[in-house]
Amino acid sequence: MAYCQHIGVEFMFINDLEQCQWIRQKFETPGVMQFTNEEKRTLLARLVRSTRFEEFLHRKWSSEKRFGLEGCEVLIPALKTIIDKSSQKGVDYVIMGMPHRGRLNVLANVIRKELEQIFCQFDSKLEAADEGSGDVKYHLGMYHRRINRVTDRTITLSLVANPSHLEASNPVVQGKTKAEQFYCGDTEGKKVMSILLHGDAAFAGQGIVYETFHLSDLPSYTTHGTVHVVVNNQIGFTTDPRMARSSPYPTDVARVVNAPIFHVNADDPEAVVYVCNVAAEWRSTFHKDVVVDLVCYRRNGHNEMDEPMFTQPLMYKQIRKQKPVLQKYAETLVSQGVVNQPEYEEEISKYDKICEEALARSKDEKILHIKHWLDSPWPGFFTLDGQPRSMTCPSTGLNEEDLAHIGKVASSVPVENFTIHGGLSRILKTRGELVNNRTVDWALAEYMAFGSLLKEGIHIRLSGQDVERGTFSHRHHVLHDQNVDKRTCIPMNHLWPNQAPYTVCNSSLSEYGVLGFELGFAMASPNALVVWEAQFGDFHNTAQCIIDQFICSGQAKWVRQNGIVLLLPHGMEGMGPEHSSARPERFLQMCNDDPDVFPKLDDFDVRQLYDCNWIVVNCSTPANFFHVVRRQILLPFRKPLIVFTPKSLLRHPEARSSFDDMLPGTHFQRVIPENGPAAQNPEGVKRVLFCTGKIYYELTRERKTREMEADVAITRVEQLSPFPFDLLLKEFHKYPNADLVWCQEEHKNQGYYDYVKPRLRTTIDRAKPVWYAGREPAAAPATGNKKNHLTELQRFLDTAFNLDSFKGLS
Ligand SMILES: Cc1ncc(C[n+]2csc(CCOP(=O)(O)OP(=O)(O)O)c2C)c(N)n1
Ligand SMILES: [Mg+2]
Repeated sequence: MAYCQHIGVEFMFINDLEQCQWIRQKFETPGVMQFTNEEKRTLLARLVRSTRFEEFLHRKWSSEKRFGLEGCEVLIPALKTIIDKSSQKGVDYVIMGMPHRGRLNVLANVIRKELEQIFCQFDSKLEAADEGSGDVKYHLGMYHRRINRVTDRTITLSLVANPSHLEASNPVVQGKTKAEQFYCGDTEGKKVMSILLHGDAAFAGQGIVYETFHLSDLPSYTTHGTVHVVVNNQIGFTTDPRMARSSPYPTDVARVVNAPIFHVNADDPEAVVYVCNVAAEWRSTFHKDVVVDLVCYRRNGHNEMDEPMFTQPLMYKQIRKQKPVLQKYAETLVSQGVVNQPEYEEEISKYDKICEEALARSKDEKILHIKHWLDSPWPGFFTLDGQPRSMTCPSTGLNEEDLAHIGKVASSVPVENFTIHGGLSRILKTRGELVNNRTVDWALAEYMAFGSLLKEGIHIRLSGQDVERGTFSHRHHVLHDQNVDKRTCIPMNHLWPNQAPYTVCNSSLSEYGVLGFELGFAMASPNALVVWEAQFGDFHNTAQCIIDQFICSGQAKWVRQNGIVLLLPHGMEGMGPEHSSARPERFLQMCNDDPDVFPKLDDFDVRQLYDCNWIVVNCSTPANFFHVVRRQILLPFRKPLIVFTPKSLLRHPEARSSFDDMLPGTHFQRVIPENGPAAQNPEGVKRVLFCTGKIYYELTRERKTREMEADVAITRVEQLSPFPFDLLLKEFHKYPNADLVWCQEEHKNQGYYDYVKPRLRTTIDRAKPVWYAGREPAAAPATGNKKNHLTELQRFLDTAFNLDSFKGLS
């Protein structure tokens, strides 16, 4: 059949008969691919825009990189078709992610960003109006609400900003899509959908593509089907239409991604539009992923500065002979009498004029506003000019009644006839006893923080591997009936009559994909606490791209804030190299606070948070953890929060907090000063040990054994970054006769030392040395041998408490 000449479909692995029949019917029924003359003219007009946009940019800025679409101009009509069809089926919000190729064209002709705003980006003389580094023009995001002319319905389009790292934005787009669906009650994906674009090489090669596809069947992660479009210029130029039928990928991608792939020759615009209509219909019918593979060629080099003839001379000789698709299609329509030559030329000059006029207007712009390129605006959260509504943070404390109420729910089963496991009954009983004693452990503190925010209307989403139970079996946010299969109960959702929902979800075994997804989820609203927990902190490094490219630098590049929380279990407990370190040194190395400058201290604590790129904490008490989680939402702006969380401290009898430390008026303590005998007589103190996290408990035990409680003060730095210069200065002044030691359990080239030392020295104006007590430098984060672990620990505790350790050194 003629229409099949340029279309190939891979779907035989699908074992649902209805779906197979549906596809067959779409592609095997003779005569289905009929276009009216009006549809053909619309298609031609869209091709004109797509083609002439690239030509315009090329004429005006011939030596600028723009990653043009030449050879795959049909991408624009393809996307517009998917959007038109989806809009017709009821979708009113489309979230897109895409790489470099054709991005400016998509912004101009699909999202309809004002052309002058795009052209401005080519003017290097314009000054940036916004803070931060900004980003190159083909990475910026966009948000636009408009009327879809074909359906006459309102549609919102958002293109998510992305780094160069190909495919990294896939899970981010999915997370944002899921959040938008969640907040508008779109439980089946009927109103909000995502479209992901890919290059062929990145689609085949990047594992994140597959991690993201595999989220699509998990209930708390599915976006109910995504339309994927591949700009496939891998096979190069071919005149053989059969090439369009064979999979261009090295493996059987269709089977791996569990989605049908429609291959279509991009030189046949009508076939492309037909396939895109089918893809959008498939998505709205089955709510499953589908891939449209636009088999095309690339007329220029990788970018406009590249010479493709260097490496592919013969192919490019062929390509140079190839007529552009617009010209071919126009000739076809003229020969069919659908348009005549003057009409076609008129269409071209009309669009060229639009471009010229926009360029003239763009010259009036004096300043470049990256804020115009925001993919996720948060209306109402900031003032009209984008500033926080205040520079203060209210007390993060909570009243006794609410603490007791949350504690009660956390230690009970709030539904009838529900049998929990005997071991869990004991855990809940112990929780109940803690609550009766007005005390919390770690799990309870987390419960209180979450539960109280839910009362205030803040949606909470906790995601990661085994988070429902907790890797260390301490959390148990989802109870399982021991007698009824799959019957569960989430007590956190039974706290208050009109509370916000609590989502707790075990993720797939992925870090890169899932962290990206949660980051995307957190982009959608400032009034949600989105938390990703690593199984063990060290596993975050497989998601390093999301951390480096989005979390650490996202605000600087794309002016958007994000309040995601990372919980990273961390601590040297003799468990071996891979379950010990969340790599604090890496997070600290990427903090933007200056180690050499003592900052101004006016409204310091909140201002400092506003200026930082992320907050890094290691809490030593449950109460402090409770406060920092609540502060995350009570702050008038959003910053990512990195928390090194405990393992053994979850059950440590001393790692408990009283309700008194959580009541109204209390707050997060950036530094917890010594409050024992040493603080009573500070002049007699010979050493101040500065530390963070769990080592505090080992230090206090050792100090007690050695009866040195009056000689050595222990100061806990709970907020590592931004660095608490002000509070540490006070500590320094308090102990005038003490030497200063940074003590950590991590190896010297790891942990906090390299970050803390210069900042402590700046704090004290370099008046004294800052000594080190901790493990030696090492390649691996921890020993695999428990005995060595304990020997190392004792060795550095000896250094920490031997008052002569640093004598004679300078
Ligand atoms: C993760 C990652 N690795 C390497 C690169 C460098 N890079 C930029 S474009 C590109 C080629 C992409 O090919 P393809 O996905 O087919 O897209 P095309 O440029 O052909 O449209 C590469 C390797 C990158 N941006 N991201
Ligand atoms: Mg390619």
